Amino acid sequence: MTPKRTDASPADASAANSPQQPLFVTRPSLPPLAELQSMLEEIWSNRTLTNSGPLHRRLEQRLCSHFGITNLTLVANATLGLMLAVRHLELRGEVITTPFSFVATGHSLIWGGATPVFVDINPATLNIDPERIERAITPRTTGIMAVHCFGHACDVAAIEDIARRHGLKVIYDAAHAFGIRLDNERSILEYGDLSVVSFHATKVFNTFEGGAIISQSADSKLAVDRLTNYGIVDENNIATVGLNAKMSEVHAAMGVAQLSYVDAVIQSRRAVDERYRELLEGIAGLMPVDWPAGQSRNYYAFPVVVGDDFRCSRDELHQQLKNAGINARRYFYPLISDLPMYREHAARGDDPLEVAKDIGRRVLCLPMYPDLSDTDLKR
Ligand code: T4K
Repeated sequence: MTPKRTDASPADASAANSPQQPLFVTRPSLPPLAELQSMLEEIWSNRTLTNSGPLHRRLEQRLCSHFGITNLTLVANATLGLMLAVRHLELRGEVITTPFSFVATGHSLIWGGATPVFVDINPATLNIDPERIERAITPRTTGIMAVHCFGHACDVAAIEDIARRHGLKVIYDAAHAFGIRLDNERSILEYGDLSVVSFHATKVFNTFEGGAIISQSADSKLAVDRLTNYGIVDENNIATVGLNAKMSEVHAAMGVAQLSYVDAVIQSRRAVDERYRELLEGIAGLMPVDWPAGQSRNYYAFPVVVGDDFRCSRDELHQQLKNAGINARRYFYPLISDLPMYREHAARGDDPLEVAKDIGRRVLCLPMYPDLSDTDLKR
């Protein structure tokens, strides 16, 4: 099924695709407005706006069948989801994580009262390197927070093995990993103690803002559900110090409408990814990051690594594109470990982070969204 043209308005869409107009690193996919409107009418008639209403329950069920999993809790955004994951697993002391991610990864650890310890990444997948994890474990280590960066699956087998041998908990920041399956047909969300997906506007699947925490048991889901709603059990009982991290009915309606189109959206992104690779072939020094073997793809982003043999530096290329109205982005630069507040909040690990520093200086994410025209891609 081909998605209907779904930009906010036809005028916006044509403007964004005109050679003179700015291009953005991404643009959200939107469902036909009429589909959202019919669900808004449901909300208007039942007056349930939030607190686990019918659309919230519908989206939870539909996402579970889409992912092939059982225990999913919707949240208002993935940052709150990560904070609650840290709280639910009671991660204190040191948590080993990657410096090559969006700040929400590190921030959620600090908000949860844990101390991030940064270790290096694998240059092929840009994900945390399991060997480096093992070297950084101390008596204070309680967990690992790994990121499936750009939708590239982490080496989950190696990470689970380390966690089991050292008695550590594992959270996967799966913000970018909507719908990824391994070749064994298992969803990437079935690994680790908890995974957290983002449904932000910039993601493959969006609910404006939103996200989900995936648990591995019904008991864990129940406890996570309560954490999203102040810890409330019933009118007389509050089980724990929860937050308000609930997804509203309007956001859930958006998700229900989006879900019928997401496969088609991913197929359109795939066409963009393939075209980029054709156009970049033979350009020395501009290397698209390859998808790792053994997993499905969602084409969330199109990162390239700018080599020494390219005609200018990454920052010069970034600026030249900007001058031409093309807003490529340096995801993820600066590294989280280089942010000033992390000098105070992170543990001083021994890892020199050489790969992460090098990639941070060279990476550039080119515009990636389903309706990028061939003219724009050539531009
Ligand atoms: N973990 C990881 C690994 C993450 O990457 C993220 C979020 C999280 C956790 C936390 O997830 P959430 O709490 O957000 O659910 C953006 C997003 O705000 C952020 O969600 C995302 N990662 C990060 C990678 O990118 P910015 O500050 O770079 O976004 P911004 O506003 O510059 O948007 C980028 C471009 O997208 C704009 O130039 C135009 C386009 N855009 C953006 C928005 C918001 C639109 O066309 N429409 C829109 O509504 O952080």
